[in-house]
Amino acid sequence: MMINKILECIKDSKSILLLTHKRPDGDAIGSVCALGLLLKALKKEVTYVVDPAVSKKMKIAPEAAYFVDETNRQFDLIIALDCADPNFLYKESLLKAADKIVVMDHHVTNKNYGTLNYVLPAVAAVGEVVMDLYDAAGIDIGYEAAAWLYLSLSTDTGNFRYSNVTAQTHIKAAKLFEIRNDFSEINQKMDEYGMGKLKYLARVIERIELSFQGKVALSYLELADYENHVMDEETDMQLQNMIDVLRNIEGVEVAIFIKQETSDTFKISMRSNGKVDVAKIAQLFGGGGHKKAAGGDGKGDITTIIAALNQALRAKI
Ligand SMILES: [Mn+2]
Repeated sequence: MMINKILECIKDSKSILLLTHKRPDGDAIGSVCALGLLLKALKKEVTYVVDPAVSKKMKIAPEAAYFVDETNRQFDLIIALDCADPNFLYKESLLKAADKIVVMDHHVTNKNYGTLNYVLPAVAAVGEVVMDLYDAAGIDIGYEAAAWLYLSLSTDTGNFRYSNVTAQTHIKAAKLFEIRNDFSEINQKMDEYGMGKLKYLARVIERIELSFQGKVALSYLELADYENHVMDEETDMQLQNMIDVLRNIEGVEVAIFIKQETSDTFKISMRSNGKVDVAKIAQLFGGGGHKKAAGGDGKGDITTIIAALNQALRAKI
């Protein structure tokens, strides 16, 4: 089985580098740290190279103190988690830092850029795969690892509400609850936001345009809307999940949120209730994703981009 091959690969290595995608989310950080703790239990030397853009509130436990943003050395093994495409990796260039690369992921679009690729699209979070690895290694999940794994599972499942949740997800979550039961504190921390985010939210709500008989909700933010008039990491962080307010409008089948990134480039995020395949629309804008969640890039100005989106939608709705 693949999981045993990965375990062998780990056992044959002494120094291991863990990588994940840029602007890491809870699944990325949670699965990286939980795996790091497993590797340390196996007496491995672990290095985490993680995007410093990781949100502060996601650093829920001590392991996050070991994150570095660069390394110059070679490793026996690299394990890349939750990252479908080497282009999305934080420090893609580090893939040269070892001959062996294990890719552990759950994105159907994974490019299989490892020497071993363990990609399970039916699994809700990479944390679930890490839990299987704990099992295979016969190592008990520790108190801290349980918190990281909960962060992973809860993030990618929208707190166990999305359609990717399976019985296995709940069984695994139950195992975590047997180790500790203070996860509501993690949830509360993750739900918090500052006033800056609320101001952006107010602007996004004010600009909602409903079209196609209320089936499409669209809103956007431009550089002039941002506090510093540039898209910086702080602003980008505050705009995460902004699209949810559009998606949840009654009757809406497709939600679109556009954010300006530079003077003539825009990021387009799309969500669908499943009737329209937004990955297909995203492909027209140089992007991709899943049927229900996808994204692409826009060039020019907001009016032109909205017109192009409307044209693409006309064929689908
Ligand atoms: Mn994930």
